[in-house]
Amino acid sequence: MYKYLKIVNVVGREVLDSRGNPTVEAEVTVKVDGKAGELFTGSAIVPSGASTGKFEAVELRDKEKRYNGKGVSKAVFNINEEIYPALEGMNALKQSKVDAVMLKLDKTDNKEKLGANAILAVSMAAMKACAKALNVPLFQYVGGICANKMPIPMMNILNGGAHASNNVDVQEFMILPVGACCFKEGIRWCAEVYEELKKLLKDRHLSIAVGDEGGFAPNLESEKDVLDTIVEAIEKAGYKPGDDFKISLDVAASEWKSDKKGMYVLPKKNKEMSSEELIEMWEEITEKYPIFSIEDPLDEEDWEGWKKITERLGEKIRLVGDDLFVTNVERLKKGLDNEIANAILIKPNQIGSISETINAVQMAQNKGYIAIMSHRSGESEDTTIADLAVALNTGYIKTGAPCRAERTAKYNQLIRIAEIVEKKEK
Ligand code: 2PG
Ligand code: MG
Repeated sequence: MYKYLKIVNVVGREVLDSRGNPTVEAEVTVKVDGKAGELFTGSAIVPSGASTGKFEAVELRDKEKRYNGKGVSKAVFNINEEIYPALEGMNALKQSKVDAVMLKLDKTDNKEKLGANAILAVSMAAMKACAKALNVPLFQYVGGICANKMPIPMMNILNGGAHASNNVDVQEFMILPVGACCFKEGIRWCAEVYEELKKLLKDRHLSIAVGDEGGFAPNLESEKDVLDTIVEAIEKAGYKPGDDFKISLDVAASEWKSDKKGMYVLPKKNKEMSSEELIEMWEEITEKYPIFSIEDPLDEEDWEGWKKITERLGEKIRLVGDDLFVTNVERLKKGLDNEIANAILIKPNQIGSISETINAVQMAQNKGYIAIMSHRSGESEDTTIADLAVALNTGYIKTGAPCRAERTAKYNQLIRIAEIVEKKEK
């Protein structure tokens, strides 16, 4: 067992995400103590959102001609020239110290100087280097013997909003195989429903092209039409809506902001609605369909509306704060103190370091809010969130459809982890 894993190298580079936009990859190399002095390198790629919350930590982009302003060469420079010298020689096993040094170097509240993308990439890569050096799976390094619960996948099988160019305003429609006996069975059930949904859409001569997160992106009449189609797909696949599957929505209502106070505009339908009308719409949907959760049903600044919807629906379903909380303990604390929402979406790149991500999960879980581990709409082959979901016992993970390699990479990693976690005791 090593006590000191000395950081001997940190490298940043610009790579591509699943939308073809540049993003940050980091490698951290550690040297084990003692004579052997073996080297181990962990690497990580940060994801990137499309419907980003206003209060997220800053994703540093070059804003220059190359890559239409989206280049991340400044973030990469910060890794190579600022972060590396600051971390050189530190013990990577002290994750919170490593993160604290980067936060101190940045000095800003929202990581705008170094970039949350630069800091998180190094934070994740350091953690992964340690797991490698210790020769344990990442989820075990982070979660130890407490990491013993597989998350229920929340598979986003129909995409709308900012993730698709169809006419559907709600961003995500997800299915949860709550009746499945184990992780692998849940994945199979979801893939079967996905296939049935494809057939149904084809039969109706609707598009089966997919959106950013791998879900289909057809034009459909209304939210209810989408939900009816999903329920039909669940039944056609031989499962019972409610018992075998529950359904979750991510409205991403911060994208529906209107200039008029207390009002919203559904951008694709160009329909104006008040906060109250939206709450009524979600209530109706909750009565009619087997809903598990609704994420961002209202805008990130509509605390009043959130309070009302929590009072009305909080006993029945999970109300998930994504743009509302942005994985930030200060915003989460405001929610907890005022009994607003009852779940938090966890996206490491919203806050920008592993230690702060863990703090947010723990704060939520201590107060009975569930924490849902989440991908971003712009992803890569990096599977760190799969391990984190198990390590932190989140119980749920949303990482897209059973389609597109950057999404299935996470589910496939979880299938591997399940072989360890779900193995029956002899
Ligand atoms: C969300 C995410 C992920 P984005 O809103 O929850 O599904 O989307 O990464 O575009 O913010
Ligand atoms: Mg969301």
